[in-house]
Amino acid sequence: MSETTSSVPVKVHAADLTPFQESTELLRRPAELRARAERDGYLYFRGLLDPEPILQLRSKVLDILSEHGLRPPDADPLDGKLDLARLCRLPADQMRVDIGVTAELYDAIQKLPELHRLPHEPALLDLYRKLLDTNDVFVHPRHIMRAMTAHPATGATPPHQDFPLVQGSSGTWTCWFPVGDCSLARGPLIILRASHRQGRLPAGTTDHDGYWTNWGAQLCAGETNWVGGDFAVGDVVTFPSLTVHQSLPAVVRNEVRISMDVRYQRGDDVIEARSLTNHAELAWDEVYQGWSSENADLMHYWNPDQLSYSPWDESLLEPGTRRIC
Ligand SMILES: O=C(O)CCC(=O)C(=O)O
Repeated sequence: MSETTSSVPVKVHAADLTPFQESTELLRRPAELRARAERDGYLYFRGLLDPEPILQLRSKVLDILSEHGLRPPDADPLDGKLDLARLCRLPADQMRVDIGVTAELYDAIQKLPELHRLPHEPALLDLYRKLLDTNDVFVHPRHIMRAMTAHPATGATPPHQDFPLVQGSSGTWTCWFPVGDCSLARGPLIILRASHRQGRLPAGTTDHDGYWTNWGAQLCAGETNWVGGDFAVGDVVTFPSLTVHQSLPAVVRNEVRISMDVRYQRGDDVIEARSLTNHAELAWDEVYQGWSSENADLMHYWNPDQLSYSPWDESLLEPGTRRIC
């Protein structure tokens, strides 16, 4: 008789990772690019993005942390050093645990026009035109910027699929990139290779090792094909919304890990209306306040009447039945 077991929390160590496979050369062969995406459930590109605008954004985010007294006074403008004692004194109930800083700080970060410009970089639009095989690529305006810290209320992002969180089309892709170099010791994103092929997994991560949510994907003990590596500024990893991913716990505790995750889909696919709202729950006019006319092209760039919608399903965020492995 074959033995079945329930899903188990699986802790991943940097040493267990298989390195990402580079896909840059496939940008010249889009059919092969799509075939690899279908096979692996992720694509990784070294040096896809120009470091310059990313580092400008990094320095703006670090300035905001400095203005809130969370960095040592002598910190270099681009290093991620934090005043850990000060940070850890921030009240837990003010923290955005998914982001790594307080809600007040996140509001200030979300108001940076540079954050809203990066997802429209020509190199990214070119990638998604090829990957989605269309000129009609829609960039969700709900960009997420993480400033992950060692505050005790926060933790590494648990293994999960984006679909229950983003909903809409399962053909929506997430693009994750660090805003500055991000070595494995700084807790970057890692990917469970080919996990998209299983479809939607029951939610419900057991609380362990600082994992802070119950909407994570239930994994079986044998599902260990994690891929990852050190990221340099400009590197990008992208994956569809059924691919399981998580962040590694950061070993370096006195630095902030700054990254963005942004979503792209075909303009004619369904979208869930929340994807058109701001991730800090600010009204768009609050986000745009004080922006110069140079950034007018980024404001309300989508036409909600030209999109097709699917409804939000709250039950997707509730723990599902125990997965039998
Ligand atoms: O950066 C992280 O820790 C989590 C990112 C993530 O879950 C995503 O990109 O969908």
